[in-house]
Amino acid sequence: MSKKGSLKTTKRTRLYKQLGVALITLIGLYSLFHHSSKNVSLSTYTTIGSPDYLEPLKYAPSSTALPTDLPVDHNKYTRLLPFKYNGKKEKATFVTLARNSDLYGLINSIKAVEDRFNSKFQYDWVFLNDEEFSDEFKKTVTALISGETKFGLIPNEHWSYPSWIDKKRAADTRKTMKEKNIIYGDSESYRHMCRYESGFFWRHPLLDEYEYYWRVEPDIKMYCDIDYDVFKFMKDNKKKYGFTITIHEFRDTIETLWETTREFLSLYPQHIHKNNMLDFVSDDNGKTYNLCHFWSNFEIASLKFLRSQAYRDYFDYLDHAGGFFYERWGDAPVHSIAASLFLDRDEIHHFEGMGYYHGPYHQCPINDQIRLHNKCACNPNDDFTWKDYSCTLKYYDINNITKPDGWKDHTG
Ligand SMILES: Nc1nc2c(ncn2[C@@H]2O[C@H](COP(=O)(O)OP(=O)(O)OP(=O)(O)O)[C@@H](O)[C@H]2O)c(=O)[nH]1
Ligand SMILES: *[C@@H]1O[C@H](CO)[C@@H](O)[C@H](O)[C@H]1NC(C)=O
Ligand SMILES: [Mg+2]
Repeated sequence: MSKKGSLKTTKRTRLYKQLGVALITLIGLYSLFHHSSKNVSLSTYTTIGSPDYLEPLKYAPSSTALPTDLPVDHNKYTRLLPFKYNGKKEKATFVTLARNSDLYGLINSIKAVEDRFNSKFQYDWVFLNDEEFSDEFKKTVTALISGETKFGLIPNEHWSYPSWIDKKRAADTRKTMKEKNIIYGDSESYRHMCRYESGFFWRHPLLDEYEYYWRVEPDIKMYCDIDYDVFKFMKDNKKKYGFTITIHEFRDTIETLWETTREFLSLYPQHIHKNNMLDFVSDDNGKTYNLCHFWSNFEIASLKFLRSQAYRDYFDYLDHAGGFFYERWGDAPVHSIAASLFLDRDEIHHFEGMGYYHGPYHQCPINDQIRLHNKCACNPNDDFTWKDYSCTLKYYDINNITKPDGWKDHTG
């Protein structure tokens, strides 16, 4: 064999090698495309569910709303600011009533709400307090919030005894309630808080420019991603009151609330909505209160509802009856009874896809599709929704809403 012969063989081997590589590449590319178009199917997990689950498609921020140039933080280093949302927004705000001492429990709530929802839409946040907020409070929450922060002082008339209240009688009530070990029964500030949340927060001038609010309290958790604009959802679907958890009230705190409500209704029958949801709050067509209410530490609702003549008349009537001080009426039953009587039942919405916690109860979607799609970090066995002490089963039944599969396994 000559040198030439062996050279030819080497060239041919190289050619075969190159052909081999090309072939493998082609097979690789083919299988890649084949995979992405056929095997990786999204449909298994995108079946239509509740609005919470569906809305990401309809209400997601579109990519055109995002700027292409990322602004660099004005701080010294290179942390990037989040995307600025330039899409259309509703007139909506978060609202938190808090003391300065609530700050470090509150920041957990704020961070969760921002991470799971608000960093995508950047809604404002209004803080209200019966004392001036400290600089520490203001700078700390502002650093966490993607929207604008606003701080309001509550006028003294909204956080004190009205002229017609007998303070001695109020003090006696606190004493007996303490003896009976009723939760917050001896607290004066808790009563001002409940009265304020019932009748006044929505009258604060800082809320005037808004149409919807989302109430947030200290030490709550948001377990799931919320990838759609919940306020737009409220508006598009004509919802006025949205809730997560429902529960029964302690009877001792609201002994005469229902009889006072009945007196009010007989004086103002025009405020009762034709398609109301009386059957949520009463099991005997209005004779008695069944103690069911939306747990108002979470609320996404319309300010128009609270500003309505019906709600104003109702609050004034209750306030004059004195039960905020002579008993311990909570803002939760007050809001809930009002929503159930003055709204169209179709205006009330359960946010079943929002994982939520306020001690000691959890909402953790038991529906795997919803929970996994929304990246919920919670244990469905902790879910309170279908338990006896909750009223959500009643809400689903009276409104003929389909319950999630397996709800019966979560009642105990
Ligand atoms: N400014 C102010 N805010 C208050 C006062 N009392 C309660 N709050 C706020 O009102 C809301 C409800 O009070 P909470 O103490 O959480 O009442 P709760 O949810 O029934 O009870 P917890 O189980 O303690 O959470 C929270 O946002 C508190 O920060 C008060 O005296 N002044
Ligand atoms: C639910 O269904 C029952 C039975 O069909 C009906 O009588 C009732 O009016 C329905 N309620 C609502 C709120 O649609
Ligand atoms: Mg609370």
